[in-house]
Amino acid sequence: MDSTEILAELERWTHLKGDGIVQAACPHDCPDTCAMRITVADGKVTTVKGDATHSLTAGVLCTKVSRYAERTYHPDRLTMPLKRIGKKGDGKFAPISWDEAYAIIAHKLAALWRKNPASILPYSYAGTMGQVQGEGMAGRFFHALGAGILERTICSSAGGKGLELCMGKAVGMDTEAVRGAKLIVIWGSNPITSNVHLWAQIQQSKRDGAILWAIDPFASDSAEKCHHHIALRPGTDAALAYGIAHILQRDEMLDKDYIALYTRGAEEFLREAALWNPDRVAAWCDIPVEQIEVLARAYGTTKPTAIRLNYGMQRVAGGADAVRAIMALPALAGHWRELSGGAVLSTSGWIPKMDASRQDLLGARKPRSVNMSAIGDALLATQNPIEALIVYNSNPVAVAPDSNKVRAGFAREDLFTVVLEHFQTDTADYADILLPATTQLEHFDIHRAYGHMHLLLNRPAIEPLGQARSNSRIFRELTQAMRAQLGNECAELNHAALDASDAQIANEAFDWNNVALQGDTAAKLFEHGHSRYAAPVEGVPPFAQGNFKTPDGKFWFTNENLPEPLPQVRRNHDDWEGESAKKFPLQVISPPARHLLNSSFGNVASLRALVGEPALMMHPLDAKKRGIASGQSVRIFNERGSHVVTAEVTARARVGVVVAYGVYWHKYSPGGMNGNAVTSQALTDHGGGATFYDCLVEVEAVS
Ligand SMILES: Nc1nc2c(c(=O)[nH]1)N[C@H]1C(S)=C(S)[C@@H](COP(=O)(O)OP(=O)(O)OC[C@H]3O[C@@H](n4cnc5c(=O)[nH]c(N)nc54)[C@H](O)[C@@H]3O)O[C@H]1N2
Ligand SMILES: Nc1nc2c(c(=O)[nH]1)N[C@H]1C(S)=C(S)[C@@H](COP(=O)(O)OP(=O)(O)OC[C@H]3O[C@@H](n4cnc5c(=O)[nH]c(N)nc54)[C@H](O)[C@@H]3O)O[C@H]1N2
Ligand code: SF4
Ligand SMILES: [Mo]
Repeated sequence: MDSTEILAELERWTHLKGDGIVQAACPHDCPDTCAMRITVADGKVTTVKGDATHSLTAGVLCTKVSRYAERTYHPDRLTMPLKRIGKKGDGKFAPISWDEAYAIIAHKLAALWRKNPASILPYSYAGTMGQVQGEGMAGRFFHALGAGILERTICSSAGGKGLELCMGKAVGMDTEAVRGAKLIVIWGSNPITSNVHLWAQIQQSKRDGAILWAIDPFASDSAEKCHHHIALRPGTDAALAYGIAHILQRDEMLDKDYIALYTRGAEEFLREAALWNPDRVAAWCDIPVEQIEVLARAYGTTKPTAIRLNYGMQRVAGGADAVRAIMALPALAGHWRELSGGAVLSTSGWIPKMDASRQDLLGARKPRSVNMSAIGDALLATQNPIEALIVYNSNPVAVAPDSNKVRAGFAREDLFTVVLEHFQTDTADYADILLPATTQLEHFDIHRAYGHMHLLLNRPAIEPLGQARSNSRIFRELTQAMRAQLGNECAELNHAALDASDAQIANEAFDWNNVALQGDTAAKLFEHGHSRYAAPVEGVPPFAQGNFKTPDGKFWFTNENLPEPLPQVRRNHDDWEGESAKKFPLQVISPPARHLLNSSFGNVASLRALVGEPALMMHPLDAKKRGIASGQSVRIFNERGSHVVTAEVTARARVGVVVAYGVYWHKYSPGGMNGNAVTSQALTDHGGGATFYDCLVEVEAVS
């Protein structure tokens, strides 16, 4: 298809189709990015189902998104623009018109812009992963203004940077090829919760005889169903990877030809691995030495072997280097030679994405940047203060680490805060102006995934509820309001890119001329609403002959651009053997609950009932020491804060590590505080990532 045809088709997809079945895409931050079918009758959504024609979704949605209609038609949906009438954080608002809302925002932002454009900051993440309702128009607005730059690091930037440093990009094996592996290592990943369609395929592999290993500090739902489970201490994965490399080398299981032809830096990497003998690794990770031996032997002798790495293992000080050390394993063992061999953390780098957010609108301006994972400190800084914050697609008061600081920042009376939301979240409570946004059923979008290689379209199924407007429309209209205030003072605001339609944004989000989108990729997309792209070629192992995305096409065991070229084995910021461990001896991890999606379903009654009250899993030995029994209220605390949960004494938690599922809303948690009361704003080794699972606490019974 040529570019005019593509644009015309995209345009057609932006219009309501009317009653019947509407093709859609799940917008959530989840590797599966499901293809959905929405049934509409009399302009109302009756069912939300998976699309059986999509190879990975296969007709099934997770429990939460099957309830999407319940979320969309929830009685608490925001349906009118609101203006704050109470104290910051009280959540008291009065309705205003859209015109009034835009006038207030534009007046305030224009005044701040005249003093310092970079005092205005967006705060957004992946509430929707759509290219249009994500940064498509919002990014253009902030880039044109020259507003502060948000470093979007809260989830995957350590892993993403780790991949870039060794593979050149966020690429890996085809997740749909994992199915054919004989040995599958599920590493820092809990697919039953967070990658359920891959789990369905792994179950089939298991039935076909594949052996499953889990590497996870805690017996997650997935780890419990694996044949083997290594419950290492959080933050020790790099040491385990070096330990496996040590044994591959010691027992002559290296693929020397592969290493010689398609990699660089192996010698230095293997020299380091030689120092990580199994005993040293066992002590570092606090695991039995036999487990390392058995895993390494299986890893070196089974073909094909796949590693499903996920983001759980990179939320610690050494997260990026741990990813590099693990990605080194398939290169050492030559597993990349096979389609079902290798490793995958993300597939997002395969798709030829363009910058729909239009950073070029910045021109020569270089505004300051703010790391979203340290938003608490950033809001409290007195130097170069943030004076206006526009929040969309995120709920930072609930999800960002170190909640006490985040709340204090949001509570600043002199901070002007605008929130675009579906609901009155913990963050919305702090808004000066609260704007009602549409959900995926009410707007158009185009999606790529980070857990498979398909593009998907989302057609609006129904009219927006009440006065809700889409993010793209809101930022387009805010542009008009700002133009009225600033005239020609901000020339960039007059750029035509800020008037682009949703279809134009979608069109500009991808490089349709790239080989990956050639052939019938686009035609299939418009026919089915989803389409697998053409590169990497389906059924062909992408790195069998190198072809990594690095400048020389080789896998980089070392990266000479770094002060320490080798992946380092790092201690956590909250070091389990450090000074603070004396007062706070337990490591806490807070991975996602199965029936929540970050904080996104925290207010849906049926799902809250399924998930239950916030709880803490604790090993019987740790519980006994503290006189804690199951069902008791306990306080989790450290120097940053505290929160209260119900104890569940269980050997699913290992000794020394407690587990509290997240992310609950503060306002629905006992004492009004969720698990981010104790997490820290410290960042990862590379990529500036958040370190949610690098956290020491103590736990005590509440009388
Ligand atoms: N149902 C549901 N699905 C989701 C989400 C959700 O909230 N709910 N969130 C979505 C998002 S935003 C993301 S990023 C993904 C996250 O999903 P995953 O990438 O799977 O990551 P987590 O669930 O954070 O952690 C996975 C496992 O890693 C373990 N882990 C923790 N620390 C370590 C460590 O140091 N080493 C190792 N080896 N393992 C460790 C945890 O115990 C957990 O069982 O899921 C997405 N999907
Ligand atoms: N303790 C702890 N904290 C964590 C994590 C953890 O494992 N433990 N995980 C972290 C991770 S991996 C991530 S990715 C972050 C996620 O944190 P966030 O990106 O903030 O994700 P959500 O909590 O799902 O909040 C997304 C918000 O966007 C809104 N939204 C959705 N679609 C739209 C839309 O179209 N328009 C507008 N305006 N709003 C929309 C939703 O209503 C929701 O309130 O949380 C992090 N926080
Ligand atoms: S949250 Fe994940 S599994 Fe659930 S419907 Fe969306 S993409 Fe599919
Ligand atoms: Mo995430």
